[in-house]
Amino acid sequence: MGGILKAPFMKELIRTCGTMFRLGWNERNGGNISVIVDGKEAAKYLDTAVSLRSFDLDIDAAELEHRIFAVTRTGSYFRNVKTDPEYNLGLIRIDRGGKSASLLWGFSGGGAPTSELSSHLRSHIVRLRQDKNHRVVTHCHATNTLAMTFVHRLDDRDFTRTLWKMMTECIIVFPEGVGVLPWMICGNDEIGRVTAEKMEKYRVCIWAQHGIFAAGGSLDEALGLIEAVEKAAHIYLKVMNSRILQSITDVELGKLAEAFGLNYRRDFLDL
Ligand code: 2HA
Ligand code: ZN
Repeated sequence: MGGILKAPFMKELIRTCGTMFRLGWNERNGGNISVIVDGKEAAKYLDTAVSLRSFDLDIDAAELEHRIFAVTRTGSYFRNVKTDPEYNLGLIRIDRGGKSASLLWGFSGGGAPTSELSSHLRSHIVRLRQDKNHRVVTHCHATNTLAMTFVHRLDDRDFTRTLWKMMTECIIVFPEGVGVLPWMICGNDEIGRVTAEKMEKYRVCIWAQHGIFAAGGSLDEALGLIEAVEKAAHIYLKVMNSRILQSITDVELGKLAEAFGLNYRRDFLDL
């Protein structure tokens, strides 16, 4: 065993936290990440039979029993993950039929997993049902996406159409569209429940005046989704008060989707 910080999955998580901080998406203690870690891979770096302590879960996570997650700590600053990963990150395993999580490593000095753990675990459950390669849920406060929720109708179809029309790549990156939720209190199971409902259909769920939840098979994929949404939102904010001379039409988006063989939300276009 060679120390968990030598594990490629930990190095990638630490690097990603730094990237997200530098992009301005994770100010202060904003945002959180959870990554499903392969049990055999984790066992190469630490004794996974040893539980340091455990946390009760406020949801039924039976479908995730025995799964190991690398997660950010509640209150942790993404900016500080690299300098003190053992304080800011933890490795947990879902135990007791999904009623609790055992801490295998991290959260030094007595911390707990992210305040959005319910939203993460519920989202993992529904995404794994949709996609056996699903691994990552990440939440951040991407600036332009958040700003767009002040000035755009909060409707999945409307919001998706606008994003798709801002940049050619968007329909290719998220052909299923994005889900949008109205402003809600965060950090509880209610927001976890409605986020997971959106995650049945989408890999991106936008929380109005708060941020984004994104899921993927890897950190790169989840981050790439946020990058594309955030870029499109940025363009929208730049052009929304200008006299638009041309943009991508619904028919053109339909042709693009056919050209790339996309399984996309046809009902989101007026064809
Ligand atoms: O503190 O971003 O949603 C982490 C958050 C809560
Ligand atoms: Zn947040």
